[in-house]
Amino acid sequence: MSRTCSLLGAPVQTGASQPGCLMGPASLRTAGLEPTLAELDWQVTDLGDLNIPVLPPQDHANGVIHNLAETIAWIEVLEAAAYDAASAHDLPIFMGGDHSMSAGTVAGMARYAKEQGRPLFVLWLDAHPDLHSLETTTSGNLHGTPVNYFTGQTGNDAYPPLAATVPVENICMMGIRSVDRAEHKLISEKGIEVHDMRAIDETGVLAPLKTFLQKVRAANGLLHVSFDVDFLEPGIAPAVGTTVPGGATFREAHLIMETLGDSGLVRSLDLVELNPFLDERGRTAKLLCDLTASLFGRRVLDRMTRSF
Ligand code: HAR
Ligand code: MN
Ligand code: MN
Repeated sequence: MSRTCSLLGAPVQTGASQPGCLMGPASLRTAGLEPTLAELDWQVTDLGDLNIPVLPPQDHANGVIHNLAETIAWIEVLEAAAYDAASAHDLPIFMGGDHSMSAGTVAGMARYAKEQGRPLFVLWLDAHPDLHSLETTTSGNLHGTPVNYFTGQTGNDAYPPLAATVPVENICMMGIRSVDRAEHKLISEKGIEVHDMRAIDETGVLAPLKTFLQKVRAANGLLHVSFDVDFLEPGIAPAVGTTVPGGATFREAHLIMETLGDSGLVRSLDLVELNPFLDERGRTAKLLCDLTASLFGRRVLDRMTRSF
């Protein structure tokens, strides 16, 4: 019997400094995400796009914050939708939308995992750790805050209360190469597992990924993967507002997705920060579809053994 997948659009752009991410779900659909996964023998249901109402502004002591009311509304709607999608399908894909949406998707997945009596793990593929609280952000762009929020740190009182948090020990970050001072402090203090690009240059992507997957398996955990387009080298993925040079290569990214697919541990996926306004003839959207296909089982040749 084929496994089930759902596509849920989250046209969120209020967390980013530049507009355009609201077109992300449409671009992924245009690039053929649904037929690509159906071809791999997944039963795909497109749940359409979520939305939020027009809202009055909400003030915060940290005056630099942009779009707090909208971000709170997105977190609430996405938390519930992620929980429902996880209940209904084997592997929901949350199509963004900027990365502030993961404050909602991961919160919903954490509630789902808790109800299943299993721990949630998060693989964060990104140039940025997104570890600001509402108090420490200096840009006020709330796509820089989701990990701080869903790990239950202090300083996020204006965000909705969490039904379940993700322990920092359950997070693995890869691709990181732009870290602000407050984020650096938190990474050191909490001992968060961060494989920056220098570490990846030194070890490759496979060794740290296998170690993390073994940890997830040993704990009988559910794995959420959050894929930020800026994880990739900008030359192969131009459609993102926050490019940082020195990102993951085409093969590093595919090897991660293939290995994740082989593991069978992935329970949910975010595809975030795709800004189609900045794309070149759809190449970034197509690359994201192909990377997702690698996670969903597309292979050049079959392997007899699991790769970890
Ligand atoms: N750390 C910076 C800030 O808070 C940049 C955050 C950019 N975040 C994303 N998602 N693009 O990773 O403003
Ligand atoms: Mn991010
Ligand atoms: Mn990023």
